[in-house]
Formats: sequence, C-alpha cells, structure tokens
Amino acid sequence: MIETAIAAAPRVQDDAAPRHDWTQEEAAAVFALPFADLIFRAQTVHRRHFASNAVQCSKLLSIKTGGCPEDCAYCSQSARNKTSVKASKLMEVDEVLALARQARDGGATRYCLGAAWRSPKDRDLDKVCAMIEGIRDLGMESCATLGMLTDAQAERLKESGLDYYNHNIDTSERYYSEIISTRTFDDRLETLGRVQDAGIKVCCGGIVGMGETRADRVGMLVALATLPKHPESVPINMLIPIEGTPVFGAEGLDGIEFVRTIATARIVMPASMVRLSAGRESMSDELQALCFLAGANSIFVGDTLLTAGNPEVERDDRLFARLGLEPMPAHESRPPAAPDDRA
Ligand code: SAM
Ligand code: DTB
Ligand code: SF4
Repeated sequence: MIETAIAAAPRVQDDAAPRHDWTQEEAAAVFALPFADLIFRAQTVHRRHFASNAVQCSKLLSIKTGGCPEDCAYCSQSARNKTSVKASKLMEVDEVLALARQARDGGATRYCLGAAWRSPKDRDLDKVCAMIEGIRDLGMESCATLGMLTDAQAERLKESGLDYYNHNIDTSERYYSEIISTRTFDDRLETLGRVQDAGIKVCCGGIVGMGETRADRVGMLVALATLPKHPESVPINMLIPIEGTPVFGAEGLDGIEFVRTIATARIVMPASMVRLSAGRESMSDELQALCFLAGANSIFVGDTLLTAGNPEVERDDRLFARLGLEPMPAHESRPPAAPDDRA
C-alpha cells in the first residue's frame, strides 16, 4: 500500500540543470501550478544553486537623466512623456565615484550606472569607462545600462572592466510594440548578443504590470530562458506608475501573480540571479518575503532607483534582520557549488 502511495505521488521535477528548450506551454504550466507546489519547486532549485539566505545588493545611479529620444511607455525619462523629470547632462567622473564610495561604505557591492540614451556617443563612453575603472578600483562590481551598443563599444566597456550590462527585453515579443515603437525586440537581442560576445555578463529582464496578459509574462520569461545563454542576472520590475506616461493608470498587478512571475523565472533560469527590482517601495514586507521565498536573490538598495523611489535603507535593514537574510559579498554572485557536487 505504502509503495503504491509513493509511486502515485507526483515526482518533484528536477530543475537543477539550466535548459534552453522551454516552451510557452511548459512554462505556462509551471506558472499556473498550485501556489505551494510552485514555491516548493522554486525553493528546491534555488537551494541547488545558491546560498539560501544571501541577497546581492546593488546601488543605482542615473548618470544622465531624462530627454531620452526613445518612447518607452513606462519611462519617466522619455522626452515624449510629459513627466516631472528634468533632463540633465552626463555627470562628472569624480562626482560619480564619490557617490560610489558612499554606496560601498553603506554595504552595496555592485554599482550600476544608468543613462537615458538610445545609444552612447563615443565621446560620452570615454567618461563612462573612466567611471567603471574607478568603481573597480573601489573593489565593487560594476554594471551599466546605456542603451544599444555597437560591437566596438561593447569591447571598450569590457576593456574598462565592466562586469554587467543591463539591457531589458521589457515584455513579451507580442506585447513589445504596444510599449515601445522606436526600436524592436530584435534590436534588443542584437545588443545582448554583442554584450555576451564581448565577454560582459548580461543583466536582462523586464517589467510586469503594464497591462500585459499572463501569457505575455510567461512569454517574456520563455524568451529569456531560450536565449543561447541565460542572462546571469534577471531583473523583474513591478511597474512604478509614473504620471504623464502612457501606461500610467494600467490596472496594478496582483501580488500573488508577481510572486508567480519570480518563481517561474527562478525555475526556468535556475542558475541566474533573479533581481526583485523596481516597485519594492510600494510592496509590503510580507510580499517581499514571498518574493525571496520564490527565489529572488538580488535587490537595489538606497532610497532612489534612477528617478523613482525605493525603500529607505533602515526599512531594508529591518527586513533583512527579520528574515535572517545576509548581503552577498562582491564577486560571489555565483552558485556555491555545481549542482552535482552538493552534499
Ligand atoms: N536607457 C536604457 C535602456 O532603456 O536600456 C537604460 C535605462 S532604463 C530606465 C532601464 C530599465 O528600467 C528599463 O528597461 C525598464 O525595464 C526599467 N524601468 C524603467 N522605468 C520603469 C518603471 N517606471 N517601472 C518599472 N521599471 C522601469
Ligand atoms: C532594471 O531592470 N531596473 C532598474 C535597472 N534595471 C536599471 C531601473 C528601475 C527604474 C525604475 C524607474 C526609475 O527609477 O525611473
Ligand atoms: Fe530611454 Fe531607457 Fe527610458 Fe526607454 S527606458 S525612454 S530607452 S531611458
């Protein structure tokens, strides 16, 4: 009898090895699992690849704000959107490095530079490369998000010591043209290929809560999970509604649906860092706790993202203490051991 019961019990899927052949149907079935089964499966795979209570902490800085020629429907920085953000020039290297030092002393291990460009001009890249070198000299990891790159620009960034390049696909291929018309999904993939070819680690994810369907959320994750190499870091942003942008007023996403998105990202990209990215300020501590349980292991710290708000440092410190989470040291955002080496 007991044997029959065991045989009849559903086998826990072994998701440990990264796969690149996820189909929409298969990922949709994972996304729709009973919640407890979904979280258990995400936790199981998380523990095969990562220390269970370590969270990587990055700090963002907008080094060139606003006036962007792209028309991203969610963004405060598009020149096409009438928002309260004022455009500013590229910051000076010294100013950026002083802020990076402060962030390091406050516990951040990665410093991320964001610029509101369609693509960088070569002369601006000189300055950005000097910033990246300075961040490396501070003992921090670096990340940059500067728009579309040429092969030569990606190589220059690599030479300056850049660790990660952030370039999001933002949503599913189907929904993409509803959100952005000034570039295509394929343009995005091309830059991602150039970044990877240059040997820079890829940070690529998207936004949920922009009026997309669940199939779009799944489609976005499948697009990421079927790339030739999974992005090393996968930011999942909850839309921060910005007044004056076309998606302002979209129906907010249910928290459980958000947690399902995180858990599915963890399962389909088991060895990637999943970043609980924009939108934490409006989330309860309980919702964030569920996101960590679902496999999120990276966040932005500090009370500003690029232009929008993020939780106060004291609130995050309390959350980490209450959940027994620990910041991950720099250069350790990789699996503690290969899945087959575990005890
Ligand atoms: N201009 C560069 C680019 O688009 O690649 C980099 C900066 S852009 C602001 C970086 C990412 O932030 C976007 O791809 C998007 O996923 C996210 N983001 C921007 N505005 C957001 C918002 N209001 N809510 C949530 N995520 C947002
Ligand atoms: C990402 O996926 N999220 C970050 C980072 N990459 C650059 C940016 C979030 C921006 C939130 C809106 C704002 O601050 O303007
Ligand atoms: Fe420009 Fe990036 Fe904002 Fe799009 S998301 S408008 S490319 S800054």
